[in-house]
Amino acid sequence: MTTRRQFSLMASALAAGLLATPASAQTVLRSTDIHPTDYPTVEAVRFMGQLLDQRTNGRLKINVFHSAQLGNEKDTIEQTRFGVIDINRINMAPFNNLIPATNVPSLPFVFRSVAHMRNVMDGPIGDDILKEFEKHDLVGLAFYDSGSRSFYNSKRPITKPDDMKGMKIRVQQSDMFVALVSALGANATPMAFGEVYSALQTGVIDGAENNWPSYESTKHFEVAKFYSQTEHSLSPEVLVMSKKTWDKLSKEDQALVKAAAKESVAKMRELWDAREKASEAKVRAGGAVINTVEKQPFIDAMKPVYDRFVTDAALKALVARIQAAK
Ligand code: BDP
Repeated sequence: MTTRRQFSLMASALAAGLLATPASAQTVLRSTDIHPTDYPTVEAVRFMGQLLDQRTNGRLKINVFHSAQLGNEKDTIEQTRFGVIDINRINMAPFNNLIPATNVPSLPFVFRSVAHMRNVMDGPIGDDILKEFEKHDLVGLAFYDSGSRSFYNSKRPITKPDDMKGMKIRVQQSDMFVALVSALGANATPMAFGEVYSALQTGVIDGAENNWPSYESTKHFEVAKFYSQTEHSLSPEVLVMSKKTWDKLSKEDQALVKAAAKESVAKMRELWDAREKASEAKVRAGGAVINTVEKQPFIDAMKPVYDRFVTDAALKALVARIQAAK
């Protein structure tokens, strides 16, 4: 005979058991981003996590570590390859030295416009570049926008390449970006993103290059007020997963992850377009001195960069396909 007390004990054990099953089978993916919590890339990966959470009844979630809590981009690449970090939202540039094809969308002036870049990265060319990550223990999930990168510095407005002669310019940890800046006659200093503010402030460097939201969120405009719209690179952001983590997921979950990543792109772009405008307004109000430039002399100076980084037939074909795309 089962007493009422025994029955209630059994019932609660059963309930605990039922609750324990989904909880113990729950997977929380660790995702990294160097940007602050309200940055469009961070919000977009959170959105991707919400989609996964809803579609799996809480079995698959993403925990987004923002503000470089898990380290600078260069270091997080290694951790993602080892499976210590599951998802990485990162720029293409820190991959340039490791994966030759990633140089192509980072190349100076390779895209004619944001629309051209979006069209290319969303289509078969983008997919081919995403596939390249698999040779390096990573799975490419999707590309995010990064606007256009322009030079800014603490000395003077840049209107022509000559104005950059002798300037010390911080670049991402990419040989291609070093070559890009050197081709303009400046001295390139590769450095982690988080070190740039104090390097500008103390005069270790004279300038750097980035899009409006990063120029604003880092407050670099306070210490390097001349922003010259060279718009020399549209180097996209990329969302990658550790191959180690990917291989542990079922085929169904892999498909869910891939779909949620792709769906987060539209969300990211919506946030991005608004943030770009807001950031530009904020730096203007904050005293940034902004000028446009005639781009042709900058484009002309980039030949050595293409000669050095677009070497084999595969990379040449990739560039040609981008140029031919709408
Ligand atoms: C930002 C990118 C970020 C890069 C950073 C940089 O979103 O991923 O690390 O530039 O310049 O625009 O290091």
